[in-house]
Amino acid sequence: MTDQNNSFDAIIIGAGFSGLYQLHTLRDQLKLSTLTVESGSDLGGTWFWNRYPGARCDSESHSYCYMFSEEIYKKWEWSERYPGPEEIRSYLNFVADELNLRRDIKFNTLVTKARFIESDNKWELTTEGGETYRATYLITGIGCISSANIPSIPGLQDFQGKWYHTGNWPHEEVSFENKRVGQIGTGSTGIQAAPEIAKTAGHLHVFQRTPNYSVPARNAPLSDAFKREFHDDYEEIKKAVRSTPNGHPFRISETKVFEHNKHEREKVYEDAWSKGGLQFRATYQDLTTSKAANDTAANFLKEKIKSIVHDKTTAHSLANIDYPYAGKRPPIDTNYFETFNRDNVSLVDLKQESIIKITEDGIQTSARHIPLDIIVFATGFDAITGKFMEMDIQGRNELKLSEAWKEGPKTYLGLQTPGFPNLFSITGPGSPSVLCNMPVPIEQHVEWITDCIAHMRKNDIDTCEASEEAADEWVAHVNEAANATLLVTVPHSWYLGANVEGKPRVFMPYAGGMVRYRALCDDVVKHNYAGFVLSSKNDSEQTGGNNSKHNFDITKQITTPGI
Ligand code: NA7
Repeated sequence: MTDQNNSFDAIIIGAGFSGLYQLHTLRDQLKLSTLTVESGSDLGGTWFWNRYPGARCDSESHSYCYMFSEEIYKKWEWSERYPGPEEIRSYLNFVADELNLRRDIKFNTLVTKARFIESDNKWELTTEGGETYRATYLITGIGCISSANIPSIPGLQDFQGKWYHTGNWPHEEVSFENKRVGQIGTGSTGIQAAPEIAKTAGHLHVFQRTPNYSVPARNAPLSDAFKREFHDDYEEIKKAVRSTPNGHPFRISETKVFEHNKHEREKVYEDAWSKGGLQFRATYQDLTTSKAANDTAANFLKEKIKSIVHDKTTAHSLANIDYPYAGKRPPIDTNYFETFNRDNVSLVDLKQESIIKITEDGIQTSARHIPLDIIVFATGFDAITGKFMEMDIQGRNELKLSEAWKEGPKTYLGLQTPGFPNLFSITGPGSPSVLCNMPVPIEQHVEWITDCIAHMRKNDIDTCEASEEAADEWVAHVNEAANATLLVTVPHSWYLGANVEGKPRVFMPYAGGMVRYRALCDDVVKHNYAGFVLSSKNDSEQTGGNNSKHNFDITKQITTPGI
């Protein structure tokens, strides 16, 4: 709903999975005047920007979608086991049409500043184009992996060829035909991109700083029978994704690795390898918590690499992995390791030679000059907090978010930061977010925020703000949850912010599991929004009961991490 004074009850930043659903709930359920602003020229969020060759979601399509409406779920038909960006954008467009969302989305609108005006109890947003907007509630749906990380390698400005970052891929086709291509990065993205680029490139050089495990995705068209089945099983699938720690529709085995003998384990791993996908991580209960248990899976996967890749030196470089499987986000692939058997593909092992600089016509390593026409940066993102930091967000007393998060993000439940009243974030730092199948935490957050705003309006509450004490307690718990896993043992992981120079090293997502997280959020509500300060301007007293202290235990032992 547009307003002549650019003033709204609620403004949402971002028109991806989060922003679209949040617009629906606030506008259509709470009947608030609501605007969504989006920097892209169309909706899709992550899937608007990530159009690189081979891009594909690693959650399975029948669970990578909204579950809030049975009707919408059943009206849409996915075509493949894992959806690509185009199909996901078509799906989101279909949802937007069903709910008539477009009319309240302003595209090409980049928010550069958001300031809380205490006297008016409003957020004021300024855009790159100089427009201003005001709203009582500000909700960010800005994605976790949306701020491209382009490493500061000297000489990029001198490069005469073309270069691209995978997270900001051009909309027009990029031709690699007969080109000499250098791809930097072998995370989930690089592992997807390399096999596709190699199909047409004259030569592809894959620059690998850290080798990675990967399990075949085994993507395939969905059969008609499967499509019928998942429509018929809507209730069960919904229940399944909401009852697993990671939001995926498969169960994590309750068996521990050493309850099986070597022979039994090999069979479990072989079966999971044949089935493909992230389910490999679910083969045993203790894969992400016990190093000895993890070693068995890690060794299995390293042997697979060596059995696929013909050239011994290349195979050794690819399998020379010194951290636990799934300690970093585990990629799934289509013919990644097989790609190194092609004559037009070579691996540049940056453990053997390092990148010195980019030159006019290639990359200079410590050992040689590699001539290139195109450089592809598959170098990841300033994840989870990067997009927040790109905006100048100021809360009470002109407190900048960049200042409040100087030592690392400090949130309560990932939903709010002390000093920033009525600013809610969907899948913010300190929430399960990237450790889950994303639509599951997104729906939970959107619904929680909607209920919270409904509660505020019903009870004449003007501001909702996380208390310092609750945020401190939550940050400690996020660390505790991470420390119960092997994820904290990987020093170069983006979960820790370690991929971005100068970024504080803090484990950002909540590893305690989505089920547990959902229960905690529900408990907070039951305890009258414990940990949040709810206040009304007509009443200087806090109106929330027991605001800063919980009387439930958030720290009881975590047995199954949320990954
Ligand atoms: P990732 O997982 O952060 O991977 C980035 C890759 O780029 C990784 O291999 C990095 O090596 C490499 N990198 C980054 N900077 C450099 C420099 N300066 N030199 C050489 N190599 C570098 O990002 P992705 O886009 O693959 O995946 C992000 C998420 O998107 C993914 O987890 C899914 O959730 C979807 P490093 O490992 O840091 O040594």
